[in-house]
Amino acid sequence: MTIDLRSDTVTHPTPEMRRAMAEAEVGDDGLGEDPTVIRLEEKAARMMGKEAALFVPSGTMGNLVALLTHTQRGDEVIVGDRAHVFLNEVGGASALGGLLLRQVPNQPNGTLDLDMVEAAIRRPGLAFPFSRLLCLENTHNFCSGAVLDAEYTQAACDLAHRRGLSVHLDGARIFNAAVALGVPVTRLTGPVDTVTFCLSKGLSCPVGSLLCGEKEFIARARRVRRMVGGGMRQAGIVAAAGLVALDTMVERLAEDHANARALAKGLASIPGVVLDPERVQTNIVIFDVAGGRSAPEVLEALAAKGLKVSYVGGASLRMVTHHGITASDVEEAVEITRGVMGR
Ligand code: TLP
Repeated sequence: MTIDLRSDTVTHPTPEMRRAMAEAEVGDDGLGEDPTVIRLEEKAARMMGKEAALFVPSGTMGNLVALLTHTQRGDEVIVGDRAHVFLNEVGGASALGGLLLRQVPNQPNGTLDLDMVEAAIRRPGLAFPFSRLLCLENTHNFCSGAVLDAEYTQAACDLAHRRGLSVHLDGARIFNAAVALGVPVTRLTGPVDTVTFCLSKGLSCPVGSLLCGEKEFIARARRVRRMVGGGMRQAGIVAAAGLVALDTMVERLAEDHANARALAKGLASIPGVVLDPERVQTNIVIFDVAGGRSAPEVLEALAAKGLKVSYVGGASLRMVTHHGITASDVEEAVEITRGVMGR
């Protein structure tokens, strides 16, 4: 049997989602006539505390459409140096949007130092690009699923807004953050101008993300989605799973977090694994491999024993808990890792 901890994107739709998909009422969303998509967009907007939402096929497209809608070619966007939008989205913001991505170092807790953000904002001048947008990420994937709290989010947005920048939140896993903090998700999304969240990760849907913001912004974003080929037709088939997910899959994320903490504790007891389990706040565990073996080598050895993990560069491996992973899978994953590291 395989234990797949590569990502929470490997989750399968639940039986209730499959039923809802089979029975979904659909129409041509390109003509604004898919009732299930409309319901999902309205529900997502309400949950995020925004006026409107746009259903997109992926988190990558949600972020891209957001950045393209917020900016003009040649503008500068301030991002963390470990941000998914910078590291893992094929450079789309630059390739397709002509944008400069100005990196500020991410702190280990996923935040950007606000003095550094302020210092990165351009002053007006004939020779300078416009600083248009600040991007935050919550939870922060490559900072071990770190959570940005409501106070930090508010402070970052206050700074950006005071200096004339808008704020986009890559909230691919924003419900993990809300559940971990025990706060309503609107505390984390209220201060930002726009937020993308994903249905296809911990919420276990097969496809889909939502970009949420003001009505006028979403109307413009709808045109941009169409431009980048993200216009869909009878998308209610997949939106139906999203509606089920938002009703049934949010609170259970706490189980994934408990499993990730147990996993981190177990891994930290293994010689050659470098990991501070206290840093694990949600469902992502990133650790370093020490003691002479390379991380890709360890990844191969784990895979040979039926444990799939992902490589995040350098000496780091990543394990992600999700709906398909039980507490006993976690125990087994720790034992497999102990065996592999012991050799
Ligand atoms: N993340 C994937 C991989 O791309 C690394 C994963 O397995 O974690 N924002 C964040 C914070 C993400 O983690 C991801 C996906 C995305 C955006 C993009 O979402 P998709 O894969 O739907 O385009």
